[in-house]
Amino acid sequence: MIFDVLTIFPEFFRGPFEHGVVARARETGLLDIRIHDLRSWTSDRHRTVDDRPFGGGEGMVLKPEPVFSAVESIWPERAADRKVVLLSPQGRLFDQAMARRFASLGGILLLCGRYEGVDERVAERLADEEVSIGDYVLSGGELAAAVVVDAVARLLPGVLGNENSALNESFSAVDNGEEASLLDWPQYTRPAEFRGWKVPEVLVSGHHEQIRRWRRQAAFEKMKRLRPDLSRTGLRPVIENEKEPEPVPSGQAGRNSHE
Ligand code: 6GU
Repeated sequence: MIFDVLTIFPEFFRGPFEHGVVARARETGLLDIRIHDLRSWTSDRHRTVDDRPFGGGEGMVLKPEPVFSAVESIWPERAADRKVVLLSPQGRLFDQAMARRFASLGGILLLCGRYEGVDERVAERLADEEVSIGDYVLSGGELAAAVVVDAVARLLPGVLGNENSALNESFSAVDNGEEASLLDWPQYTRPAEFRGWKVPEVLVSGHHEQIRRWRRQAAFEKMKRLRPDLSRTGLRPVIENEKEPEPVPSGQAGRNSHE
């Protein structure tokens, strides 16, 4: 899959895409990330990308010309399996289902907006979708683009290793998908006692059926406490149902769909 990112801060992406899962996937050719500097598509001496808003008001607005020129030169044709995505706080909320949908595409072109705004003709006439990563305001779309790339990349076949891609498919099939990972149970590792705080007894007991029950219950309780919104959707924690991990703590507890 190809990720194109259009930004006025190309340097920003040196960090996020050069570490961990995304970096390895790039090295092995499972995905390609191309960072494009919006200023390359300006023609004036000052390489101007923004201007004052019509109607008055604070801040500056990204001009349409460089953005249209950039997209039309990066993608001279618009294939059906490619989407132009404008990142802005007004967009549709990014979630795991959207990440899965993007992961099924051949490519996405992420347009990083600035918080003051992007000329609305970009949203209306150029972007296929307008996406936000949450209900808060960032100073630009760059962090959001990095979030989207990471969330989508780890769903691509082979990126997390073969076993996970298969697991992801089967979860998708039962429509509890990756959302199940949001509802993971509380995890502990050694030491069994730290500063006087003990790991729940059942986890060190070796009773696999009791461990399963404890995990389901603990996942539910934590969801109700921290995510009452998810609780109301009927989303259910997925507790591993086949093979139990080695007696905890071994550092190798078998979780679903994790690196
Ligand atoms: Cl995509 N952009 C900005 N500027 N702020 C955001 C966002 C995006 N998503 C949440 N807040």
